[in-house]
Amino acid sequence: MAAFTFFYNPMSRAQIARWALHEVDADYEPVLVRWDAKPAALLAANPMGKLPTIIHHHGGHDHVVSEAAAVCHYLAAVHPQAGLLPGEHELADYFRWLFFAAGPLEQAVTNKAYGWNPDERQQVSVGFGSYERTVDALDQWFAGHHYVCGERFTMADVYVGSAVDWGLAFKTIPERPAFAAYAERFRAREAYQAAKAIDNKLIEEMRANG
Ligand SMILES: N[C@@H](CCC(=O)N[C@@H](CS)C(=O)NCC(=O)O)C(=O)O
Repeated sequence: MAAFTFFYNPMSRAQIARWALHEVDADYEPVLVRWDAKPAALLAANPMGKLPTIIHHHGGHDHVVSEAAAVCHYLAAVHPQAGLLPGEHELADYFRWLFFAAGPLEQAVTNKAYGWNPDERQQVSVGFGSYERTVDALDQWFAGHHYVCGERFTMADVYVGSAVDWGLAFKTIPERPAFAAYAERFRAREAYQAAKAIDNKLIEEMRANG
């Protein structure tokens, strides 16, 4: 049995987890999930049936991890040899931007896409403040840093990078020089290219088969 069961659909946030799995060279068994026929094993592991969900078969235990950001960090933590965990002086940036992307950034982008923008009074209590403030904060960071932790790629870049990658592809974040330069850096990674090649091929096949 592979060390990880990976529930995925190529047209989903599971792409983030696949990239992370490849970054750590994990031994995984992919299980394709169709939205209208979710496997019982997925629903047993994650009642929401959300993707990505992974199960780590380890030491006689089945550890379930859902939430793409948690999946990324978990994979880095159980594969320390991959060198994608933050060092002592990278820890602050790592967690700051990982949680920023999973919380405020995701909310800002989805709320805007579905047509809700908080007014000035609401912005005080809404976690992302406003779409513009959120995007500007991220832009400012990457205008001065190559990666989340400065000069070195860490697992946080798989998650934050995916947010930028998808945002640029779906035009849900604006094209800015700092985002384009960051995307160019992470898209050059071998693991990114290997993971995307698999998902893109699967998407093509699914489209061809209706
Ligand atoms: N908060 C979750 C969101 C995951 C999520 O919404 N995944 C979507 C695909 S991108 C999904 O599984 N949708 C299927 C459903 O809700 O039934 C994460 O960050 O991983």
